[in-house]
This record gives sequence, structure tokens and C-alpha cells, in this order.
Amino acid sequence: MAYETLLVETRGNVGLITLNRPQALNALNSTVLKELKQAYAAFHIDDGIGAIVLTGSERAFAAGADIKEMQPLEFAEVYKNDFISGWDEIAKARKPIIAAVSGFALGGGCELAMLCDFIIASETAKFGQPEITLGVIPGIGGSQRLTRAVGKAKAMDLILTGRMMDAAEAERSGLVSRVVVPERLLDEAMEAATKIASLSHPSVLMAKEAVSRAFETTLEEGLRFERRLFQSLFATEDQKEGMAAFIEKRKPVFKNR
Ligand code: CO8
Repeated sequence: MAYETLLVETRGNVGLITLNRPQALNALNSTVLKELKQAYAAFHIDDGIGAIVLTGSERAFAAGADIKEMQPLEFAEVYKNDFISGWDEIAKARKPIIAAVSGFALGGGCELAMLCDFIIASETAKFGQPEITLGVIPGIGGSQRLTRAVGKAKAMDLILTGRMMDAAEAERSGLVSRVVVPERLLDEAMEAATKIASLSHPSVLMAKEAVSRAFETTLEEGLRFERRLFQSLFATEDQKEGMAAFIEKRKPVFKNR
């Protein structure tokens, strides 16, 4: 399938999506959203794909929602059309998605990275929620996911001032899982995704579901949910294989069932 704003390819068991609007620093417009949904959906029905990497260019992961597309919009139409609600679908993706971030990840770009399961950043990455400088606020989860990731003080600082934070500060704050030199960014993300894709897919999906639940529920409910998922994995062939392989000192051969 040909995309206008993305480059989409398969590398082994990993789906790689590259945002590709260099003239606008990968600003996220309605075509990007439509195409991202299509690319995600295609990878999700492909049994050969065990994980996805989402990246941008060296200069920008994404510099936010497309300001030129948004500027003329009026309240009545954004409200009636529930403008930007479509991005929620991306948060519901079931297969693990790693964001590999270089350069600017601002506004909707920072939020898109946070919709992924974890972020690996290049030393050049810059994160921020500058919407306040445009007379608006974050719209696809910035005020909620950033606050959960970095805590109230840092989230308020970033969202109220619109300032950017560099990769080192983002790692210290818990927003990103690793920071690497720019040349290593894609390899690091691909290696992590390849490792995930080599594991038993049911346990990977359940691990993602269990961690994600921590953001939605009480500790007691989350623990019960985790325990039920843990128990259910004993119904899989892969649990028998994984544990037998450990005892027999060999590599497991998972069948994803
Ligand atoms: N939208 C549209 N075009 C953009 C955007 C953007 N967000 N960011 C950059 N561009 C364009 C510029 O207009 C410019 O185009 P042109 O050459 O035609 O003038 C080109 O990209 C290059 O940009 P600059 O010349 O500005 O490059 P600099 O290196 O000087 O500056 C910056 C880079 C600092 C990233 C600067 O471009 C900038 O501040 N961009 C805007 C950042 C921003 O405010 N982002 C938040 C947008 S609002 C938002 O995201 C709302 C979130 C809720 C909805 C989410 C839905 C996805």
C-alpha cells in the first residue's frame, strides 16, 4: 500500500513506520492520522508481526499537530466532529509499539510518542507541550499521560511554560526508557522490538495489557487483573515450552499459542 505521509516496511517480525512529512517537521495532520491507523491495522492483522517501531526523521519525530490545518477551525465544527478523538484508537493498539525519537517531539508529537508503550530517545531529542504558546492546551493526552509519566511538578512546568526538555532531562524524569547516541537510535529500537517479537506473543500482549491497566485502575483491581492473566498463561503451549526449555538448558521455540 502506498502512503503519502508515512514510510512503512517490515523487517523480520517487526513493523517499522516512519513519519514522512519533512517539509513540515512531520506535523500531524488528518492524513497522517488516517494513514497511521491504516498502517497499524495492517500490522495488527499480520500474525508475523510481533512489535512495531514508530519513528520520524533525525530533525523531528513530530513537531506537533499541523498548526496550518488547525488555525481556521471553529468551535462548532471541532466539537461536532469530536476533532482529534481518532488518535485514541492508536492508544488502543494491542501489539507493543516503541517510539524511537530524534529531534523535536512537541505537542501532539510528544503525545504521539507517549501513546506508544515506551520511548527510546536520541541524545538530540527535545520534548515539550508548547500548545499554551498557541492559545490552546494539549489535546491527545498530554496533560494526563505526561503527568503520570513525570509527576505533577514537571508536567505543570512543561505545560504551563511551553518549554522544551532535552533527552537527559526526559530520561531523569522517567518519560523515556533509554537515551542513545543518534547513530544508534533506530538499531536500538529495532533490537528491542525484535527481542519482543521473538517472545511468546500471547504473553507479550498480556504483559502490555497488565502494565497499561496500572494507569486505569486501583492497585487492588490491577493486582487481581495481573494474577488472572498470569494464571491464564498456564493454558498456553508456550508456557510449557518456555519453562521446559529453561530446565533443559536450550532456547525455547514459541508457537504463539
Ligand atoms: N504545524 C505545521 N507546520 C509546522 C509545524 C507544525 N506544528 N512545526 C513546524 N512546521 C513547519 C514550519 O511552518 C516550517 O514550514 P515553512 O518552511 O513552510 O515555513 C517548517 O515546518 C520548518 O519549521 P521551522 O522553520 O519553524 O523550523 P525551526 O528549526 O526554526 O523551528 C520548531 C523548529 C521549534 C519545532 C518550530 O517549527 C516550532 O515551534 N513548531 C511548532 C511547535 C508547536 O507549537 N507544536 C504544537 C502544535 S499544537 C498541538 O500539537 C496540539 C496537540 C493536540 C492535538 C494533537 C493531534 C495530533
